[in-house]
Amino acid sequence: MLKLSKYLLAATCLTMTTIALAGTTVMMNFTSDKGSGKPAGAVLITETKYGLLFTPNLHDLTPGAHGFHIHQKPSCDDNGMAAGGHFDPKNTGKHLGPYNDKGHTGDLPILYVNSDGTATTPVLAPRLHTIKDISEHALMVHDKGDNYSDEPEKLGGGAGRMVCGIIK
Ligand SMILES: [Cu+2]
Ligand SMILES: [Zn+2]
Repeated sequence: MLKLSKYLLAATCLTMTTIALAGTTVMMNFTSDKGSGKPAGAVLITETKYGLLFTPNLHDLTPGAHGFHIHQKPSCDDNGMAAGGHFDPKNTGKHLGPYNDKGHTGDLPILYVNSDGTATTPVLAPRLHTIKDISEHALMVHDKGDNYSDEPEKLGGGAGRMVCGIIK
């Protein structure tokens, strides 16, 4: 299934541009206290020359800005808490957002949700380049926004973990 979607993406790109962009689709679900909750759609991740591009196709979210991160562990259990902290292979211990090399590698740009609860606007993570670097981790959408800082609240103030998927 996963291999198939990767193949289809590559084939689609080939027919469109003759350049095969590596990509993967992450299936996203609402978090739950018992395994994963109801489906929320998917996020397509593609490798571009500008960095990794995250293209959401999500629904039923709350409108507005949401914290969007890669978390350490490939699990969404326990209301998303099983995913652990933000992906931080350089052990920086700092939440500084997507444009600062001194913080978590997994800090992505804010995800914007439309007034109808859908999210379709792509966001670019310029410090990330290959899907291999982020595979076997969790992709998380938080209840609240993200100010790309540990002040005044830790981890940008995103609070609860709303929607989650495993990057394969
Ligand atoms: Cu997060
Ligand atoms: Zn962070």
